[in-house]
Amino acid sequence: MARYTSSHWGIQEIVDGEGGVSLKPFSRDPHPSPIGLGMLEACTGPLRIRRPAVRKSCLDHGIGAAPSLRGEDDFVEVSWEVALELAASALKGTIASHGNQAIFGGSYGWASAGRFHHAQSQIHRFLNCIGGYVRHVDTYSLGAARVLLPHVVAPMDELMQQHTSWDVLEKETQLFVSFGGVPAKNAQISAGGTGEHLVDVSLRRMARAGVEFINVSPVANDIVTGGEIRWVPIRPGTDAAFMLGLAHTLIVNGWHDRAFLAKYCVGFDRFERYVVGADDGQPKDAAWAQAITGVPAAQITALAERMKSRRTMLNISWSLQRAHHGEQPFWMLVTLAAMLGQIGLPGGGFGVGYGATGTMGNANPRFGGPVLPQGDNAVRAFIPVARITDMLEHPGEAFNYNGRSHRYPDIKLIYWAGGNPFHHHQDLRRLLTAWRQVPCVIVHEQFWNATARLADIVLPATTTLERDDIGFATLERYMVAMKQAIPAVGEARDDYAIFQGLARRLEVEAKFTEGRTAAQWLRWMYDDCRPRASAAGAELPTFDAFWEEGLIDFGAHQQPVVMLDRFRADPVANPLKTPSGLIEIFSARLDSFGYADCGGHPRWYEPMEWLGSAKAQRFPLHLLSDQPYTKLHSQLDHSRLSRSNKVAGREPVTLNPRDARQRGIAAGDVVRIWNDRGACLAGAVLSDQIAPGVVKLSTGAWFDPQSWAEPRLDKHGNPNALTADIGASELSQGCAAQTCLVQIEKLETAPPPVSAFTLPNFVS
Ligand SMILES: Nc1nc2c(c(=O)[nH]1)N[C@H]1C(S)=C(S)[C@@H](COP(=O)(O)OP(=O)(O)OC[C@H]3O[C@@H](n4cnc5c(=O)[nH]c(N)nc54)[C@H](O)[C@@H]3O)O[C@H]1N2
Ligand SMILES: Nc1nc2c(c(=O)[nH]1)N[C@H]1C(S)=C(S)[C@@H](COP(=O)(O)OP(=O)(O)OC[C@H]3O[C@@H](n4cnc5c(=O)[nH]c(N)nc54)[C@H](O)[C@@H]3O)O[C@H]1N2
Ligand SMILES: [Mo]
Repeated sequence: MARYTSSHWGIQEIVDGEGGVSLKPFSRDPHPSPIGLGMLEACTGPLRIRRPAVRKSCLDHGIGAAPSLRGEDDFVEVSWEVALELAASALKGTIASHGNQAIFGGSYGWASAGRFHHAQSQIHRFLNCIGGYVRHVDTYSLGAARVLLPHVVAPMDELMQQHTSWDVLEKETQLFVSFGGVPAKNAQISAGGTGEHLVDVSLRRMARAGVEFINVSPVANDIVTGGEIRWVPIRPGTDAAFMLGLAHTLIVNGWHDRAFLAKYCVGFDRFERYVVGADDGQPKDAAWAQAITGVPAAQITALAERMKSRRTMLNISWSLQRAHHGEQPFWMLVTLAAMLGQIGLPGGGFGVGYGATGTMGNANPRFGGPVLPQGDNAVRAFIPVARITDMLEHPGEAFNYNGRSHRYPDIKLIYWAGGNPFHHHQDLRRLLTAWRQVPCVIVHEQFWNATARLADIVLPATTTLERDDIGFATLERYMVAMKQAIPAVGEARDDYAIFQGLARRLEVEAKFTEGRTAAQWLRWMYDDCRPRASAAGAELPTFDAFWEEGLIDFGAHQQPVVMLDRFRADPVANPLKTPSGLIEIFSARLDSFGYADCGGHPRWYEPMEWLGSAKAQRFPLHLLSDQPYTKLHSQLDHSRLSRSNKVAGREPVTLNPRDARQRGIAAGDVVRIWNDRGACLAGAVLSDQIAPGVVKLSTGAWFDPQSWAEPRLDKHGNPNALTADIGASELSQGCAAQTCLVQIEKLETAPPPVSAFTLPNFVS
């Protein structure tokens, strides 16, 4: 009987051979990802955290000593007993002196697949047991969209689960227009696990069926179909203006579907006044859009005509809302689709992220899988996830979010398990400065990355391969009995066991465990999920049968899905969850919030920096930091696959040959990328698949400042050495990483060696 494990990037088969255990790709996956095959080597490699460790100053002088030395201080390896006692007393002391609202347990991150050993669930459950913590809301992935879309059409999760399925697109769509491609590299991943990688094969089937593809993007090859794709290079951050040019063309030619707008939408008239320039005298016509986007007006008008005369699916990448005013292109996409009148028809309408993960377009049964209950949080304070530095810098200050004003709490202890803020957050230099003022930082990690190095107490966590779990993601085809493949490495413990040890010391053990071992929880969670699955038409076998079998196969695509078809069939019986029950092209609620950067209808707002701004004189290149194809963010950056993709040991930065030539840069050169916020080194790759004026440096290189004390230069190529840490708007406060101008030069001196993959200094 095959044994399986699972990761966000796919299922792997565990093979017991003579030389020990190895992993191989899942034989039933049509297009398995290579990422997971590096897991085993990475998790037994030299960067693994093998024993609990404490920052030396804290061991010598107590928690709270010299937080400004984080990053430079030595570490001392200690016993679990010592580490847990220290962590427990830090938690107790913080609660006694400042209350639970001084603990930040926001702890954002992907961690590992598996429904029980899910670090977020574990840390939240534990912190709720001890009286609560400051949490985060929303995600880096979808900060702006998650807040905007419920006002306008539907909650993001609802939309994600009802994307028109690939089989319908193949049969019915004539024209597929995407803003930001459909990157199959991103669809390697789904939160919770990807059983079948279908995006690449589905796009190819669509192309063979004769679907016409147009990609509006600064990058040509972020969609591959095996056939012809028309590339419309656009200046980053200007898609809302492009779509307004399309809307204007539809309006002045009478090509918009007035009947659809009247029956299914509210507020088109207010938007129309803006588009034609009734109040500001500026029609948002194709010529106006050309000046902003760099796309010739004739192309914009021709595209509008093509779209109205074909069954057209509009798609948008999540990256477009990870930007200053990132709400606007999403709102415009829905508005355009409404104007075309094809929402709810097979193959028409819109998609918000085909390709962003493997999920969108799948048609498997949808039900909530097994979950570990997290309990109730007694602390009310929260932050929008990407406002962490603002919180640390400005305790007590007010901030706006989604129509209300809140205050930043005063944090004295940060507890992180299952994320890497020192890869994922913008403007890392600012985060580092603020982080070094917090009295206590406790981190559970598997590897000695920057976040572990910047902690006071480092508790070594097991990896997926070292524990049993249940793998499941909504809309995926398989539920997986994830089997432990190898014994725990070094002294690593499961997050659950670490929290149990702390819960004992804080006298809440029974509450935290409810008397169950990890194995008993798996069984409990599985049984708890069976009625939900059954209600969705999926009958789960007994736990023992599931565990024995290793997999549950919910079957291939059966039910064609058409997004919002029920709403179209009867908008009165099936209203949307918006205030009007209809699509809100003008939202009275958003208008009432009175924000200067997100008003009552979609519009073009100039980003704080972009290729059309004065700042482009000094920093003439727009930096895109997209998702890396050789890893999941920073996870497995130290694996062979990721390292084989580096250029001169640095993360590759892709430039157009024209921009490279102007700077005397050749392929393989180490370059310095900089702006007013910071600088990093990277390895040059030249490609005509990226528009001139745009450069691309994927996320995930382990942050590696030349000096921790003065982190002006990251040697390894983490784009967050350069990005701006501002909210997308006052509405969402979402991450705006894509709004970033830089300059690049060839490094003329010998580059300093990369030290991201070395260990911190240990003393006894
Ligand atoms: N510039 C820029 N920045 C970005 C983005 C961008 O587009 N541009 N994208 C953003 C987005 S969308 C996201 S989602 C974030 C992602 O940011 P993160 O989710 O923070 O990134 P990961 O590298 O996946 O971090 C997961 C960490 O958890 C650890 N880990 C894995 N499994 C376990 C476990 O079982 N227990 C414990 N304790 N630890 C575990 C891993 O070793 C790793 O360090 O980055 C954001 N940052
Ligand atoms: N292999 C791999 N896959 C991943 C991840 C990973 O780390 N590794 N991360 C996962 C996560 S956490 C998330 S949230 C999703 C993110 O999914 P996305 O946010 O959709 O992914 P990105 O790769 O950042 O961007 C997709 C494309 O958008 C284009 N783009 C960027 N800016 C603009 C713009 O202004 N206009 C237009 N028209 N196009 C633009 C870029 O060319 C890029 O190729 O990916 C997931 N998939
Ligand atoms: Mo994400």
